Amino acid sequence: MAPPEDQSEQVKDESTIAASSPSPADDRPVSTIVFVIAMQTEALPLVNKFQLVEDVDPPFPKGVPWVRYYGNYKDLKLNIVCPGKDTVLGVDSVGTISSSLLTYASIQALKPDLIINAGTAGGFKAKGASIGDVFIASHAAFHDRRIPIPVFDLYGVGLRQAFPTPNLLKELNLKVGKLSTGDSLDMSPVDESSITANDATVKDMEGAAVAYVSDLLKVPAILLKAVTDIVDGDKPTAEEFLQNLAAVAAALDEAATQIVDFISGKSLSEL
Ligand code: FMC
Repeated sequence: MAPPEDQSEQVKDESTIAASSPSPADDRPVSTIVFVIAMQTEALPLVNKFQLVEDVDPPFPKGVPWVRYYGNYKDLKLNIVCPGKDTVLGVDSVGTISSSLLTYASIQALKPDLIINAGTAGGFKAKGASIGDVFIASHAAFHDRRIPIPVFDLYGVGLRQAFPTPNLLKELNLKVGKLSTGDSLDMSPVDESSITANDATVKDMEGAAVAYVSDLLKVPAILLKAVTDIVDGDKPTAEEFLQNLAAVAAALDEAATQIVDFISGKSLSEL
């Protein structure tokens, strides 16, 4: 269960795990970026835009469905990694387990300066989200890891601060909000109260997992989320998600391109 609301704000503030602190590497220009993207529909427009090619011998264990696209864009080494199609069911391997494994393996193999988890999300209109909005998450936490034992409750919530990018936010017209992550597309009433406790504007199935691995391995992460469906609206989520996926993927790709253009030539501390 999420901690009671009144305490949780206070406790969470104290327990937020901050984004990686500055290091000497922060002063040299960003060189290698890994985009972690859960769905092929989200990734392919960006693969084409940056003219990336598929790695036929990716640095992943043999037999996994994970895909890596790579290439140079401006002065950057760009990678897009996707968890690929479930080997039995043939659908995109969305969710926290595959995205954290993929993020771990990609950091180990590609040693990026920066991770960008780009994907779609549900948005809360009560918190100012509309279809097609693109958000940069300031924080990410889980809403379906309920462990009602002191301190384990906070471990379950797993609040992480994303890498702060004040200059990028000033320059680009993106919204900022907190992200809540869980392994379901729908929202049960129990999840809803945890999402409210997380103060989330957007809800997805990967962000907090990617943030966990990025924090573990001390590689900064930006979480970029485009709204495909309104969670507190009246349309069924799955229907609205599928209806808007292609158009919103285009908005996501546009924002991702602007971000990459902004990053080019800059160091982490300038973002
Ligand atoms: N709730 C949770 N996830 C999503 C969502 C919603 N309302 N809309 N879009 C998503 C994202 C998830 O992160 C998955 O990658 C995919 O789209 C849905 O399976």
